[in-house]
Amino acid sequence: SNRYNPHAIEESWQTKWEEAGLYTFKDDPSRPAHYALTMFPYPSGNLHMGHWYAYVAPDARARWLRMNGQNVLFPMGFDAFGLPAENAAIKRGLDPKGWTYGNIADMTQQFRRMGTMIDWSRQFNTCDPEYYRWNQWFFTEMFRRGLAYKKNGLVNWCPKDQTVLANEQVVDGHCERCGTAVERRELSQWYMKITDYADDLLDFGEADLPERVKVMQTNWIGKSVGAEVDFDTPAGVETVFTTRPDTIMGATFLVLAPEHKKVAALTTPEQQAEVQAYIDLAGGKTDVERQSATEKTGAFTGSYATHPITGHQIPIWIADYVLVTYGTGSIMAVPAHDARDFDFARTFGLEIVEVIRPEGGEPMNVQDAEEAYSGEGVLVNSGEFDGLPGGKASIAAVIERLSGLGVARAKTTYRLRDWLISRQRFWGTPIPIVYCPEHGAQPVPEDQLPVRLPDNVTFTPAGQSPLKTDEAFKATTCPVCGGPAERDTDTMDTFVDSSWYMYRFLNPHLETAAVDVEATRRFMPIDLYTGGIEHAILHLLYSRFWTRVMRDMGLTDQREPFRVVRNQGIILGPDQEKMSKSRGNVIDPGDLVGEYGVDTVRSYLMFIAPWEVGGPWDPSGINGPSKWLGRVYTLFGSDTPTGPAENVSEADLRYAVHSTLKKVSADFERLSFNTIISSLMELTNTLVKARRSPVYGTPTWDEALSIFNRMLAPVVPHLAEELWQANGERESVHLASWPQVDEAAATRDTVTLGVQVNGKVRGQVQISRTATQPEAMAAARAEEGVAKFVDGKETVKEIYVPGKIINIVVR
Ligand code: ANZ
Repeated sequence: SNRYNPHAIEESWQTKWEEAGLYTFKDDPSRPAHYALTMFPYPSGNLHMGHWYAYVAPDARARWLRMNGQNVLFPMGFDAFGLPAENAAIKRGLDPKGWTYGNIADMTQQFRRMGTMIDWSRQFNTCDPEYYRWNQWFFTEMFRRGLAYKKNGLVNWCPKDQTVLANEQVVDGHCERCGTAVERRELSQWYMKITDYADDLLDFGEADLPERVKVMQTNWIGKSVGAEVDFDTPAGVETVFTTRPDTIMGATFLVLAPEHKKVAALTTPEQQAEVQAYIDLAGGKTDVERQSATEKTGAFTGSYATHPITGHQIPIWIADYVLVTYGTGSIMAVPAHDARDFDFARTFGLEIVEVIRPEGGEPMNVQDAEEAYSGEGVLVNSGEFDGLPGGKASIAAVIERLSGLGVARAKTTYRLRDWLISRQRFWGTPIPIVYCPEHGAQPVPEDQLPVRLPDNVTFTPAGQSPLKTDEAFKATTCPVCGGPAERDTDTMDTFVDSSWYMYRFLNPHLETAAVDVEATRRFMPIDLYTGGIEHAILHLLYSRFWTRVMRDMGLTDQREPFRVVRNQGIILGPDQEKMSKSRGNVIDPGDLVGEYGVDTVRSYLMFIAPWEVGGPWDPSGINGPSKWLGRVYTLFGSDTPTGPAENVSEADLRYAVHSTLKKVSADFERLSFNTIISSLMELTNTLVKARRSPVYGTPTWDEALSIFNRMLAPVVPHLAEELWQANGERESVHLASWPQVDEAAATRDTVTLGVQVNGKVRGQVQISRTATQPEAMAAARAEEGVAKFVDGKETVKEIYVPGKIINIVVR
């Protein structure tokens, strides 16, 4: 037929490609390896527009690289464990396994309709026992290396999801998944020692991450350089962490977190009731409430500490603005120079002593001052340190003096905490530990992995792990003595699964090891990893950690899993809000494909916005790409051209084709997908004109169509294949090489310049790009329209910027 009908071609090409194994990855060491990966989806049931937006452009880029001779690996799988599946299953009375695998089957079909070059033979799901056994293997290896350990402590507890959460999963005091305010509980849990790698993770030298991701991770790790200082108290030495040891002479009281272990011993009988009431009050508040409170609250313990230099007795208070989880859980308060201490001292009438003064400033009036001075300034009221500039130099001096007394040492502290990975839920990887009354916690030996997640467990959350109720699961034997032992009944955080899945794609069905070290050498780090900004800290930080652990285990030579990471933007609903079912503004990609075909939807999603920015969905916007592909189709047809004759020369046509080719390649390189589509649309206009010009039917025309056809291939793979093979080609266009730019044709040596007379354009000249001033002026004055305004007048000035401007000023 001579009209473009995507429905007649798309599915049949997909079937043919699949039968031919066109996208089955073949490792070919003679070609440069390229690993392109887009974050794998959660099997929620449906691929929505956001998924399409995220996957289509990277697919086009991967295809482009493949045509450029690279050995491109572009795999996909499903991040299949986790709470949402478990919650959805509970709601529907299903089991999470059936629900998850059902969704995976549906979503794989939807994915296939997208017409990507994903190699489906490499697909795996993190809930497959063949995958999660390696989570367990990693865990036992990390246990042996001291990188996985169990400890008792205060943890974040989500009362709705009935499980603990990692710090990274608490956003402003609320559960990252369900938004419920998080509580604190004292529990014994498994951790991974990410803090061992804090400094290494701050080094982004080998990872080109978006700037804001680097900033977020840097802040999250939160490195602070300072000192630990010891104060004698009636309950023994109390060490505080400070970033400003230079302010030591202004420390007028100590503050401990209400949960601090020494509080009980420090509290005098008279203060007992008040302190207990305060502890109860603080315990009922969330961390956010505690930290955002403008009113400072607290209680006096009744005890005093000894200042290490002056020997003064300074009161010890408790207050909830001091966090038990940071530093040592206690501070030396310097109210003159710390805003929180200042407010606290004002509220409770505690002493304020100025020890830092701005250079040349007036003494602080501590009675009436409105705020703390937190600058570097110069030290005052500090005895031997007076006159030293605040900051670095005096910090070193104070640390040296105090360490001479044996009461301080330099100390670097991190905000980052070890990664809490135990979850009291069902749908996850069982923690491969058994408890023996004789031998304690023992890792399950490798030949007994996987520890399978049992079927038929009552998994309604009840504040304890559902596996606890499964006696058959729990009962086992100790790997050391063979005596009766009990299995751990918690499961792992699903972020464990996604921390190393990228390695598994390199050899997904390997039965003897987690990763294929040889393949890892060739393909890691990932050349381009794409996904949403919401993973800036969680997933991207955990996988950077995991790779470092793997490096130390000898499984990779790399310290980073990704060479380059880029985040796509968000496509908003037509009402400018994020698309979501609850807002009722969801556009279903399946419906659009049914109406317009896959290729049109693909090109629209690339065209709709700069990919890294995103933007609103415009329902009528799809008409542009739809019409465009219709014109493209006709262009390749054999119908006699209709419409007015045109005069596109061979040079014009070659210039249009080769300059577009050059630009499209550069745009693929820099991920500028929307401009690729607009350049191809522009080129289409030129081709339509050329088809009505004498150049039509010449070898130049054939060259133009052949190049254009290959340029279309990454973007609209079905249409490009149809046109290619209709033209008699035997092999798929997707096996063709990306065309070479003819540099001479791609640059024009002539330019068209407007000629201005006294600032007004009066004519145009076509001259060489490198024409000299006299040549340019002669050509300009020879133009009829220009001559009219300059002949017989006195020339005041001639301005010529080659390739840009000609301006003649006359009087
Ligand atoms: C004395 C001092 C004087 C401080 C001064 C600051 C300014 P970052 O940069 O975040 O590491 N601090 C220490 N442990 C704390 C805890 N558990 N909860 C709340 N605050 C804590 O901040 C370090 C500073 O925060 C430390 O330095 C300490 O106050 C406080 F003019 O010590 B500073």
